[in-house]
Amino acid sequence: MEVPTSSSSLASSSSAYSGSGSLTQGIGQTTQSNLFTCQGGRVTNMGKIMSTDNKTWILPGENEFSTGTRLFDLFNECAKITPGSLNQIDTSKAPVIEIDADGEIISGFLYGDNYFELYVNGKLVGVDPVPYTPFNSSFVKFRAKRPVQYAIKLIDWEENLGIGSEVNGTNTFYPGDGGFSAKFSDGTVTNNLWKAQTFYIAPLSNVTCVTESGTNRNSANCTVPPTSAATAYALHWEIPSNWYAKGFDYSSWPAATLYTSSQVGPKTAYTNFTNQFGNAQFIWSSNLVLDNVVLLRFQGK
Ligand SMILES: [Ca+2]
Ligand SMILES: [Ca+2]
Ligand SMILES: [Ca+2]
Repeated sequence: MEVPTSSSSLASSSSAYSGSGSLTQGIGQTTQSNLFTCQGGRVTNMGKIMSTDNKTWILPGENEFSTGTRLFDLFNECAKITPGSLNQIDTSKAPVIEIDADGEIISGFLYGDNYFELYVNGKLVGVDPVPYTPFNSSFVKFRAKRPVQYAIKLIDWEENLGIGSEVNGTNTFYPGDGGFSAKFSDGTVTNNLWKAQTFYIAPLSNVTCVTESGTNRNSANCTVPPTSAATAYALHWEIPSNWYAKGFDYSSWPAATLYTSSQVGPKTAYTNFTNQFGNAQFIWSSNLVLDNVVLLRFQGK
């Protein structure tokens, strides 16, 4: 096994890499400033970057935030909705989002670090109303036929576009982490029966630390952080256009990895509603820190 180094050049890093991902180096170009603004929240930008195989990648990831319906707030400081418990919020005001006219009404609680999009039976139900920070949570009601085909896009947003990092205290290149939990009234909870695949891994000091086995994209050996933005690398994979379709075959994807509450560190937006999230577990792909765009699939009962 190759030992990652912190001083690799693009040439050495690129030539030694033989995996299926596309390799990028350094910071991307900002294409949209202030996608979302909220007092106390991090700057939320989008951008793009070109990989060595001449493909263009959206940063931090393709998303429907600008066009998708924003989900009903359970807790959202930006909207000044900060209940201490479920008793302080009228969930009957949440709209029923129609997916299947002949379906039944299903409700759910969702918390993601930092951003998620919920698809059900091949259709977008809605998007997380706060893409980056502060941390928020959502309540959803939709009408859909069972068994529900869940498809959820997760993005661990980033301040330094293209290198999977953000300002944290005196560290301007802190690699932020993710985490997601949800519970639905059809009995579905997030757990390791879900599938989770990563499509963007960063920051990497040397991309050859990422190994692949089947569909598994494993970055467990990537323990050496880059020492500068210019020597920070990333790997990207194209998201299948039909990844959220009812018939999309995700059976070969890796199982979701479980994380403890202390690993994820959920904020008040979650901890005020621990009863509602119940036995739902925190899940992500195999690397909570370096995997920044993760797709989940699951079939309910
Ligand atoms: Ca959010
Ligand atoms: Ca991250
Ligand atoms: Ca994060």
